[in-house]
Amino acid sequence: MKLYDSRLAPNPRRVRWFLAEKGIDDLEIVQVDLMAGVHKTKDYLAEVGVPNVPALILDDGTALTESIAICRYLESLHPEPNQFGRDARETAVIEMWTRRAELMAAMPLMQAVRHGHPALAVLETQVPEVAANCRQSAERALALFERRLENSEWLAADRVTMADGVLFTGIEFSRMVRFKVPEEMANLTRWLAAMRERASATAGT
Ligand SMILES: N[C@@H](CCC(=O)N[C@@H](CS)C(=O)NCC(=O)O)C(=O)O
Repeated sequence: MKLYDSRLAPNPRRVRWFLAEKGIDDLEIVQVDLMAGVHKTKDYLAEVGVPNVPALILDDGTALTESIAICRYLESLHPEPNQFGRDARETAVIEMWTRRAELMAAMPLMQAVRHGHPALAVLETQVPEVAANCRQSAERALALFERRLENSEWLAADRVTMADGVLFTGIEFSRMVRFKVPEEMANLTRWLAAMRERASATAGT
């Protein structure tokens, strides 16, 4: 198996975070230079199908190009430590928080960086209003995570799961545009500090 990765990009970081949490270290990792447009070359598109990273190429040539699909596949090969749930209820709750983390926080924060940081102009026709709107939408969404973390150490279960990884890597990427969890959000602040303490926090950074 081969993983197409890119050091600075947030979705590949999600996978690297997961690999570190799982202790998976037997993948061939190939760096893709997004700024040089390697992901848009004929060869990359022929193998992967879309101009995106991350991509996991299975031994039969199947290309998995969604970060969470990649992690789910790897979890089926390496069940422990469990990240996606041990029974129907837990799996559904983790899925719910993973989707909330992705759609309500990570995605808008990524768009805020993409449309707001000069270095990303090579990949995006930047619209400042999109950056501002996405930032506001992520700021509003933080309240939901803050409330959840009032009664729970981690976002979705009694241990770190994919949901924490998605929220964490999204927030960390947004530091590029100086986004910060407000200090008065004590639960999120405590959770973020705990996430930063983990070895996975710096995986491949
Ligand atoms: N939903 C996909 C998103 C993949 C994605 O957007 N990757 C970005 C890097 S974070 C990319 O490849 N961008 C290339 C470009 O914008 O040209 C996933 O979770 O893997």
